[in-house]
Amino acid sequence: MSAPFYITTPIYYVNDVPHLGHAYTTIVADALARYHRARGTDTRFLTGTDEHGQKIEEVAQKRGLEPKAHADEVVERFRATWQNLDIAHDDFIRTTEPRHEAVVAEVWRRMAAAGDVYLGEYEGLYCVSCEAFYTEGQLDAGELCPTHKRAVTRVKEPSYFFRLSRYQEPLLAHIDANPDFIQPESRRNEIVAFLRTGLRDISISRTTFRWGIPAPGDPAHVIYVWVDALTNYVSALGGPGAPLYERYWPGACHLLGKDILRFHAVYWPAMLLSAGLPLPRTLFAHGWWTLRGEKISKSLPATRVDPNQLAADLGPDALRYFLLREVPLGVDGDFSYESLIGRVNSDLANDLGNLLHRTLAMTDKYVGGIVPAAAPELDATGAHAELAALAERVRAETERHFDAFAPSRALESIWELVRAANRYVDVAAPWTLAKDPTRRRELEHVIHTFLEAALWAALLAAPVIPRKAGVLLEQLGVPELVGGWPSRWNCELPAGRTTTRGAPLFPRIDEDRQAELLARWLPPESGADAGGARQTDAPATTKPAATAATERPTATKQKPPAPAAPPGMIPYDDFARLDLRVARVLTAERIPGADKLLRLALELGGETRQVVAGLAEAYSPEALIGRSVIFLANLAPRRIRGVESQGMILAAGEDQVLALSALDRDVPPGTKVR
Ligand code: ME8
Repeated sequence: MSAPFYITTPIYYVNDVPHLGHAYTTIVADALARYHRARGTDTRFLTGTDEHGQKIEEVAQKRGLEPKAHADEVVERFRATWQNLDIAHDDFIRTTEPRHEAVVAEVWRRMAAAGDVYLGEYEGLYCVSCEAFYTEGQLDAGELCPTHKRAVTRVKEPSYFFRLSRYQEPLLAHIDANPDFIQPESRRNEIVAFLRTGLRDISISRTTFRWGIPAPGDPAHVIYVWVDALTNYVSALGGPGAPLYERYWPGACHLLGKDILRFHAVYWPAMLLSAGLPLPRTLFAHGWWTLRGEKISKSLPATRVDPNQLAADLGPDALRYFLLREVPLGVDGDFSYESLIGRVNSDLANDLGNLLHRTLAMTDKYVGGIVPAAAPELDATGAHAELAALAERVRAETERHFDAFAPSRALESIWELVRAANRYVDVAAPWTLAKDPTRRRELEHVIHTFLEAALWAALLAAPVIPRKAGVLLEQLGVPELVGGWPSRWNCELPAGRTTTRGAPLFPRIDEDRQAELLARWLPPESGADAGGARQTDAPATTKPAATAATERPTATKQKPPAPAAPPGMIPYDDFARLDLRVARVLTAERIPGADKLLRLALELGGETRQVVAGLAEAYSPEALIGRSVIFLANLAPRRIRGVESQGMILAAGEDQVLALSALDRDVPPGTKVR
């Protein structure tokens, strides 16, 4: 059996109710946990809520509540959402629980005992929404936070500091020795580039508000909310030395969005090293879901997509499948309701639904609804052999992809089997075999085989679509196989079981239903293109869906006509989709074996991007470091010579680069270009 697997999500702030972004991370973690459990791995899955800090205190004050009372209310929205999405976590931690607070104090004491905590005074810029400190150079014009586009506050107060600067070399050495520690590779490069620029000590306590864990020995200070929050991964296991900690911490894998990678890949490992504790095995930073190019977030209500509503209307499996299949983990994806409906209809209703529907109907018709025995000698011949080989290959690939945090590729493989099984039914043509009594054994083998294929598809896809996979297994007469994993072809489904036909697994969403759903999901003022999001005012309860549906005309009727552009021209809206920004070159190096290419790390205002650019003939790497360039930030990533390129630098010249784009005065990285 493989080593234990401990998967965590970020603990989410209770300043607002869960949205699609939170649902995404939690569904991915749930699918990975279910996959590892199905393979027999000792697995633990943790999620929870981040309840301290200035941001929560301010939100609670606005609502006229004590912070804890506010958190108690919002945490229920998270729990309910996870229930609606079939999230099977083993533990849910809240940072206001005594079991957590005790371990935070212990980690603080350990860091202090290592000589890494000292008292000073902090003066600088703070974004309450990020709960993070900024330097002036990192801010957008007008001293705005680059993430939230809100004014930062200047704070000056006594503060304890953590000697982060001590850990630059140990962190670089750890990353170098453990190439899988930070994934995907592009994010690792980003962190390495950041570490190489040097680390400054960080402020780890605040004195100007009270909502937090008191610093041991100096209760006038509350512990910085990120030091508090990051410790949840260990406190939920009972802290250093506890039995759960001993069992699971070596297999720790933190799944998170790229927005908070620096906290996880720099602060957290440095804290652990200081506290004399081992580092987690893996950090995986996934990309962002956007809506019309804007990050889905609490601070932009127009981007809200309510996962509860989608799960209520389509079933949780449809949403889970879409989110995991549509975009590779690690890459950004633009959400649209049309793509969601498209996936449900093509992959779930057509491919999988059809397979089950046809196989059960034919089992009824030709063998009286009883699973027949397979004829193993036939598995070595013709279409049977092809399907057998494909199923074994798909199983191995699915394992490889899930193991490598690539659920979209796992699903792609599984659907190869689903489609092949549908083709097999056509080629093996049981309706012809049934006419010839001498071919009875072959007929039974064919029926066994396509039922087996449906069973394999259900088991392999169950981590992503657990509810419908359960229904499928029940209809095949093998409910006891829920949570299992296939191993040998045509040996999983026992002969003699009774199959049962039921309602379609994933009903097709026809045009009328589509219009009805879009009208329900889209806010009335959205202009109603299918990329629009329903707005939910937190934390008040959402409007009943039926009322919303009857109040508004259908989405298709609301759509305003797009202004036409003359031939050869593009409308302004097309230009507006380009996310052009100022980027500063942090590092530049040649790519071995590629004469024209350089690999660059670019600072983009709180975020680093890796880019492969054809600049090597025009510029030496050294000449580029520190320059500001114009950068296309929302170009889909692609691999160039095996290196992921996450955007494009603008330069003059067609086949050859003649000159790099530049700005005639200094502006902070991340500033928009129009
Ligand atoms: O940062 N696309 O909490 P948070 C994909 N409390 N994922 C998204 C997303 C989007 N548009 N928006 C949010 C915090 N997420 C801290 C974490 S952990 C010790 C403390 C997901 O409520 C993604 O996982 O702001 C992101 O990292 C997380 O929600 C941020 O949640």
